[in-house]
Amino acid sequence: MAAKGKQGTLLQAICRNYLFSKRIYYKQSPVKKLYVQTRLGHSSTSSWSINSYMPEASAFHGIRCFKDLHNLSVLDPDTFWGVLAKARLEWSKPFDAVNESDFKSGTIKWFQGGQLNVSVNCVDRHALLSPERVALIWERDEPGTEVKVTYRKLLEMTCRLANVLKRHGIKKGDRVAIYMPVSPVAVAAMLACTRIGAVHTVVFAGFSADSLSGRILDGECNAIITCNQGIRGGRLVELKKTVDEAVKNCPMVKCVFVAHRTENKVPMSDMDIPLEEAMAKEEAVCPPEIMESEDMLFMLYTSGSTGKPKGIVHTQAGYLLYAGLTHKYVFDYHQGDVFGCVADIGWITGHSYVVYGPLCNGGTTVLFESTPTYPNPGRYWETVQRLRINQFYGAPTAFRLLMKYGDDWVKRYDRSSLKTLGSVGEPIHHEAWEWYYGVVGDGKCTVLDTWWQTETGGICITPRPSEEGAEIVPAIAMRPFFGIVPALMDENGKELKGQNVAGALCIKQPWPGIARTLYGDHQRFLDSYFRTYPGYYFTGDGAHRSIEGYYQLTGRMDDVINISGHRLGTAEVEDAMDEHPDVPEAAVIGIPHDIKGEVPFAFVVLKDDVSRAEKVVVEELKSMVTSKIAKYAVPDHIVVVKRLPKTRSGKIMRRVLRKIATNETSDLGDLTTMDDPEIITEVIEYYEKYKQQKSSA
Ligand code: 7RM
Repeated sequence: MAAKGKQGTLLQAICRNYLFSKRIYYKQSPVKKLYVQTRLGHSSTSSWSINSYMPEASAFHGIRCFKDLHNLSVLDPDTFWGVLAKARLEWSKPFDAVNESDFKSGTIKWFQGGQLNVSVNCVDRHALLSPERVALIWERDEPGTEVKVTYRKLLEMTCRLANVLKRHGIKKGDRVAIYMPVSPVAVAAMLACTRIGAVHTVVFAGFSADSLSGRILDGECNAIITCNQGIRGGRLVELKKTVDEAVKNCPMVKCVFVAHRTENKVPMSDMDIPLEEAMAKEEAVCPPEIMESEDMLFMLYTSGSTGKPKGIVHTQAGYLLYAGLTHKYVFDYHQGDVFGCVADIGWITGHSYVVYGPLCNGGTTVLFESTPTYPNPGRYWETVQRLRINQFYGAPTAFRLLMKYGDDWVKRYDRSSLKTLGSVGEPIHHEAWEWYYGVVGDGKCTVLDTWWQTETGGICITPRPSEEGAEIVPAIAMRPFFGIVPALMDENGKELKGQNVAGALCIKQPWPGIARTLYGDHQRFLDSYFRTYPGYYFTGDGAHRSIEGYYQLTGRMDDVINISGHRLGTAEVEDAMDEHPDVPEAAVIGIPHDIKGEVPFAFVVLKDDVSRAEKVVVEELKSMVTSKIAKYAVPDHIVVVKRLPKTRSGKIMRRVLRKIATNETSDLGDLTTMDDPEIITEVIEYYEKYKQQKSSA
């Protein structure tokens, strides 16, 4: 038996509570099929050849069509990945072994013995061949002021920045925090770290000082690269000020490099170094540090089900190969295309599809600094028109928002350059998918719902690549990428075979892009991903496999919610609120939201002897969450209650609270383990009172 005793109970609880009683999207969405042609298929008359599709395929035996290739990637991953790694990456020393990974023990190793440098792969080799090719198009916040950076220039910036880091004692293996908006200097900062073998951890520039210092401390960073200020949606963001606050709690930070995005002066201390000035003094050449395949490349913090974010670790060769290959084959990227992923570099999507994937392929990538609605809701499409973007990659939350402003904001701009439209971060529902396909793409583009995670390094499930002219079912992720073998597990920990089944989504065999560990906590890595279903990587998501064998994601199975495509552990919010002296207890859940997908909802208990008004405490709680995490984490609703519903063993019953918060009190599910059922009536009364107050206010 795969799961026994305590584990079995945990597993059954996960499945019952979240998957089988939560929202199962596939039941609600009548599946309408579309047949979309891509360049992969051209039209049915064109002659598609495996050798032009993937030249390396000539090294494989008997591969004639896409299906053969996909089968090979799954059945003989060592051959598939070995040939591609050799061909698509530039090595200083070839690897000895392709894959020595084992999901049973949670060990993941690819391309051992090989040596390479990621910045060389992303910049030098393209700068050598086509120095004047545009690497980055910085779409600045102010429309019409874009800045182009060629591969030659990017190499120069990267080297100068690397030399600055070296001059200040930063060396191979050191960790460097990057707290910057999307910009060429931020990309150069990431690449400069890879050049000298330092490990970057990019912290989204919307996170608070506490979040930043928490990550710096956990990652043991000794330097920070930031900006004086940022500009987003026409508003100034005080980045340096936040860094100053964060650094007070981080004694190991030795220097702060400050780039300049605005003309405004900010206070500088002894440890602060003006970055552009320092770069100007350095040489534009910097010999790359030669790295082992499995040396750390970067870490990126992401939310889990406990209060402490996890430092996901990716390594050099496997990650880069996977980011590059998915970028090429999912989006059908060709030389000369302009690739527009509008994600921030603070998230994994920005790492893999703004920076590493496109640059590994020598592509031209857009750095989008603004917001979907600045200066108006036509911003994305005006940018598409002006930059002639060919592949656009964005998030459903933005599409839902833009849909509300009407189609005219889309239609007034020329979108004829678009070929592929990608979606990522959360499920894209039918209306948003239809709008993306019909309005944005004029029914002419391939629309791709792409499923993946910070942990997977790159896209894992998506309609493309696939066989020539294969159908695309709207709003589902559908098909596994090369080398990806999904599995669905039932509540007893057994793999569900056959079609039309739903369960916990796992991936069965290793692929080069998967995370290697959690920084400083390998045990937590094993517990989070490899313990629930031994021998499988557990994603934390639920999924359904249709009769046709297509995958549809059904949502998280743990206490992680998804706000506008950003992961947040409800425990993080609870921990932040628990620190309030008047709050002995808080429970946070996610509830559906029109635009953001989900939003946090809090039930809090106040101490009996609190003399101040509830309203005051609630406001204090909001500002605590803002300063401890970030603004987006502040609950939309904070309902004060006397007690929380609990099991007899003292666990808060969040699934009951979720039902109450979504007004589904007619079916509260199994209450046999509940300690005091009267609490339900009490909580409902408080919530009704809250709603009344809210509507009369
Ligand atoms: C890339 C990214 C990962 C979590 C994941 C899912 C959810 C992402 C989709 C999706 C349904 C999708 N990394 N998710 N993409 N759910 N359909 N196409 O978002 O680490 O920040 O989040 O996001 O729950 O586990 S992430």
